[in-house]
Amino acid sequence: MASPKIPPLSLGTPGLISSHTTPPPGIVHLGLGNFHRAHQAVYTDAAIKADGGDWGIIGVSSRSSTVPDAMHAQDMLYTVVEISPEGSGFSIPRVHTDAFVAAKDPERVPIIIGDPATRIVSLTVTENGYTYSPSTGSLNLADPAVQHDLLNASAPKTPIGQIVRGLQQRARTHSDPVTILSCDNLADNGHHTQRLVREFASRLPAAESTETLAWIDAHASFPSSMVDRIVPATTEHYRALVAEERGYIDAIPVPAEPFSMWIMEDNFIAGRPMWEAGGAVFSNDVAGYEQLKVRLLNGTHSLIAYLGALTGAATIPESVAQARIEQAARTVLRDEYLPSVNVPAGVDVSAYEEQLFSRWRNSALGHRTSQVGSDGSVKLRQRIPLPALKMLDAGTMPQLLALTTAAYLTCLAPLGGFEPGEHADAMEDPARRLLSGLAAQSRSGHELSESVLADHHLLGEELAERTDFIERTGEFIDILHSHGPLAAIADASNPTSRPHAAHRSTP
Ligand code: CS2
Repeated sequence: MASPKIPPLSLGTPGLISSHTTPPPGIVHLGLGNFHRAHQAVYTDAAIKADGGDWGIIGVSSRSSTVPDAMHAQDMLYTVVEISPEGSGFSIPRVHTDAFVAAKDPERVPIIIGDPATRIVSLTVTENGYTYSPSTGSLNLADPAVQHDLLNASAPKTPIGQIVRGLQQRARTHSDPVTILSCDNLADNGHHTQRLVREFASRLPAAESTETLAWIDAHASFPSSMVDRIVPATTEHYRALVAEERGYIDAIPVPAEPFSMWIMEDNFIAGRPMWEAGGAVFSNDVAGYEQLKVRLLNGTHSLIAYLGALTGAATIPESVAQARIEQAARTVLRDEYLPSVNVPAGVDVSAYEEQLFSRWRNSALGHRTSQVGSDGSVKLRQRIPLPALKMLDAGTMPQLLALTTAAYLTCLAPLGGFEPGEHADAMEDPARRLLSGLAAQSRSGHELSESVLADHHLLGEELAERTDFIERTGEFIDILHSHGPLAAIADASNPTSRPHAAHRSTP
């Protein structure tokens, strides 16, 4: 007998009880990916439940129509599936009033940012979405999309261009203030965003530029925030789980770990939702929390992802279950990342470390090494240079930061026919083509490391000068190619007994 047809998620779904209806929009959110939908949307839902307010969210997806289309078909609803080995929990945030695709409707973005009802513009566009140059940290003026946005006022393509064009629209029409809230894993993300926005404005024609900069300085605030929740990609498994456990079809459920954290500066020039109701913390030490998170969590995550992928591990839990990788992760966290972090008062670092390892071991979540390993060219720039320079300045080689860099290059730009495996192959990166080209011209790890770090400044200008770090990264690339990741970890902990990796030559 055919099973009864399962209905799609909608406002009419039986059992869907909510204490509120979605309020009118006060937030425009750029980047309608899984992270936003399992993080900010959940806090906003709690804030509206507790305190009301016109804080509905208009979600803007940059290119993909999958989420906006599905949300429209599901009365703007979707399920957050909280996953742990102990079981699953389900919730349905009710905060989005609309969703659309910027690439299909580019004129609409500055218009809604310019709408007086909009009081917060938030962003989860990934490190890659900020169109900055990893080598200088400044706006990437060589990027054709940035060039387009500087010339085209009405249909910008980049988040920074969309924000500035929207702010200009406000300046022209009503001048109400607005907060720009970065929720991406960038150190000092508020100031970083403000700097890029001001740089864009300063590149406009002279009179326009002066006016726009003055308006931004008087009417916009840029709080920093630290966001944290592990949110893997949606797979069929989660769709089936929702259908089975909840009895409806959701095309876009978001899996997430139970842990969630959001720390922000309370600098909202035009008001904000009562996000404390969802557990958000307002603090004057966001910088400390950001360093803690971007280095201890994200930095160590990169090591686990690249070394794990090279051992054939599909997921973070599979990778960190290998004793040598766990040991390398603990060492990089404690000895190489932690010394550069101004630990916020009251944080117990050992408890934080233990909590990280238990989150990474959440095998039910299936967080893929290829997902964490993607976009390394922009992520590693946020994670590695400062801690590495601090150690180098103190006369110590950051062995595991060099190994993370080498493992990244081995995954993305293998030398001479070396096969890094399917998980490395699945990593996406805007620099993949550039790096493969450099690998094709390199005859050894050293040559690759030098061309990537010294000539192309992949980890910034300061590290480009550190020949000792570049040399060590090159040695690790050779060891990874000839002896594998476990030998490379052993070598990092005991550099004097290094196996002499033959310098490779291209066939
Ligand atoms: C990860 C992050 O993909 C990555 O680089 O380190 O997405 C990480 O899972 C989140 O920042 C956790 O909050």
